[in-house]
Amino acid sequence: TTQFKEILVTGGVGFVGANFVHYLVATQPDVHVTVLDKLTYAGHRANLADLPAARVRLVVGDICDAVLVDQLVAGADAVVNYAAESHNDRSLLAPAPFIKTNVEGTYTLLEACRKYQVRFHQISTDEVYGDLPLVTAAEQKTAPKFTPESPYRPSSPYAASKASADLLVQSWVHSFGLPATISNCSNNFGPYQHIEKFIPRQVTNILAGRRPKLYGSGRNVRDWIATSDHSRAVWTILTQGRLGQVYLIGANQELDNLTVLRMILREMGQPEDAFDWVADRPGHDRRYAIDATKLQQELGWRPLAGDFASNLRTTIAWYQDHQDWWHNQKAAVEAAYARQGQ
Ligand code: NAD
Ligand code: TDX
Repeated sequence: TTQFKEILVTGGVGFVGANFVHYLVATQPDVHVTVLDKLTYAGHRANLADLPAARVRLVVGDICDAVLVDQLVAGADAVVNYAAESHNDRSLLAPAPFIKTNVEGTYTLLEACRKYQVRFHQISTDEVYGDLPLVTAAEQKTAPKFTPESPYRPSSPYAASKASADLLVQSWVHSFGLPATISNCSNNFGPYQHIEKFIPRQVTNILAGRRPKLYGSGRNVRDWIATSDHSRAVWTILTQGRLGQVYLIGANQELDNLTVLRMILREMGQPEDAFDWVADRPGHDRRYAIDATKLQQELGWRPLAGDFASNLRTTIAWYQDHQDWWHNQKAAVEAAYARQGQ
């Protein structure tokens, strides 16, 4: 049993949010979820289709809509905010919706939670800390990583909008005593991830008979975590975290993009060089790496999903088995990338 029976999950139709809603339904029998989601290009209604209506209600709407947010927060014991514009490449082409949703939307949720003194959890990203210098694979274990004390140094409009939102949350804690926490997680992968993102893009390229596309040198490093491990970490922080605290979530799985792409190619029976080198992302962050010691030591969380290779295999299989989920979008997503030389 839990102190939170009515949970408002904003952005719960999107990739990470939908995985969290599935996690709640599977593991928390007394929790009822209301999802508030605008159903942007990133929100596939189908992501929640197989969940029981008695446990999950979808409200289609905008987190910037103060009247609607007030009404939903009034009936909630806790709010977990996943709603965001989430793609760096889009933020470089059209930053406006990032500022609107990620900054003003978070502000709107904070004001409602302040009014009703509702427990708030902000889902954030390691990208608020900027990037780290590249190191060799052997050096990764001992090289510096992001910690809760790392300075905010966002690189992209997306990262800056998430950093701004984090700072708003911290100030609502400090000035108004809002019962809130923040988690900054590394790169997620798993089912329901939009095919504009790295792993699903390459997997669906191969399935669709297109060549995978690698940005720049392919040496940029991401710290991968199975989205199921992220969901359990968020629940742990929501129910056991100290109010006002920031927790970093990561599974110590740093890999460069070339290595990940070669693993995908091998797993899908393709030659190692069956991909295209394409234009780099402007301002492309070099390395992300999370030190999750605080979460592990304070709250006893640890990753349980298994190693990267086995979860990559499961993820590839999910896209193979769910071609209807992504097929209609594929041509348009690739056409938009092609216009950028990517
Ligand atoms: P996503 O783009 O797949 O999903 C975002 C969801 O938010 C969509 O369903 C969309 O319809 C909804 N949404 C967008 N604007 C909205 C608005 N104004 N009002 C209501 N709903 C709106 O993104 P994701 O990858 O699932 O990321 C979700 C959250 O997790 C983001 O806050 C992101 O910063 C954070 N995060 C993601 C990762 C990752 O690797 N994907 C890692 C760390 C943190
Ligand atoms: O086609 C591609 N080729 C490529 O080489 C794409 C789409 C990406 N890349 C590279 C860029 C990055 O180094 O792969 C890496 C991962 O790219 P994305 O999937 O766009 O993720 P990233 O920019 O790292 O951000 C992700 O993790 C942090 C999420 O999209 C964010 O929402 C989250 O905050």
